[in-house]
Amino acid sequence: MLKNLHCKELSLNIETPQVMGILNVTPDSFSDGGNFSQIDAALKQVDQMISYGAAIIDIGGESTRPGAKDVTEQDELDRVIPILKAIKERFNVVVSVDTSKAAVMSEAINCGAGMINDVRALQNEGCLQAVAQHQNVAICLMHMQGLPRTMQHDPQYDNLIVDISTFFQQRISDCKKAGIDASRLILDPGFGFGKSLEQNYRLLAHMAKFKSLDLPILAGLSRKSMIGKLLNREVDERLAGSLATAIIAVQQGAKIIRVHDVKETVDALKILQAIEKNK
Ligand code: 7PJ
Repeated sequence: MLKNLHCKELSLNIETPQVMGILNVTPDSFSDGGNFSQIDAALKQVDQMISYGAAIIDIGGESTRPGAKDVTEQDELDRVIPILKAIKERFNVVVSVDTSKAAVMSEAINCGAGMINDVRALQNEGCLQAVAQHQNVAICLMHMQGLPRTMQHDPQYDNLIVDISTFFQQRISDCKKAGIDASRLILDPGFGFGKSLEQNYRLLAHMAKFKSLDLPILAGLSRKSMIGKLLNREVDERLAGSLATAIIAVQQGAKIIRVHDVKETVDALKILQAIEKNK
């Protein structure tokens, strides 16, 4: 498998697992997301995440939590683009934009995004074409069953791992047909996206099976309800659970871990790496 991912002008070495830090750009009712205090707060958070060892910063302007409302294209652009530009002006870091809209993808790439992270795996209108035009931008294709509003209503699979693998193979093939080289792709099984509690843990236990697809795997488990439900913990009490899942995901072959708590995750992964080195 390839060891370097091209993310625009930057190259990401995924021989050792890398941490993607989640940047909160949650809008408040008094602003459009592009005002100074919000950008200033975001830049401070980015500065911290980089100093703790994040290799990628993931910005998302659409909430994909179960039951979340749709966001308009303009709202998403207004939330994401000013922050993206401000980060790229100041920091030498890969910025990933979490979006499913072709127009947001194009604008984000033009403004310096090195990665597009799409929970809908480029299935929306115009997305394949939008990213096909920029050969050196990485793309994360995530698996989701259903759509955010309803995806947690009794998800069903014939065979969880096989069904997700089949989805990945179809998307990889569609990307190739659209002129997107496989070397740009990252796969994410989509924890919490149309999976029951038991299915999420089965997925974590068997994630190593996706290694046969020969593409880097990204896992996003941080603070998710699969942790909260199992441990009976509110969202701000899920750090220990999140670290445990991050370690297991990397042991199962994940190369990028998407997290809120960068400092703690980097520490936990260093322990795992020391073990790997001394085996
Ligand atoms: C994921 C994501 C994930 C990728 C979200 C949350 C929900 N992108 N965006 N993988 N989750 N690639 O962070 O709880 O698991 S939003």
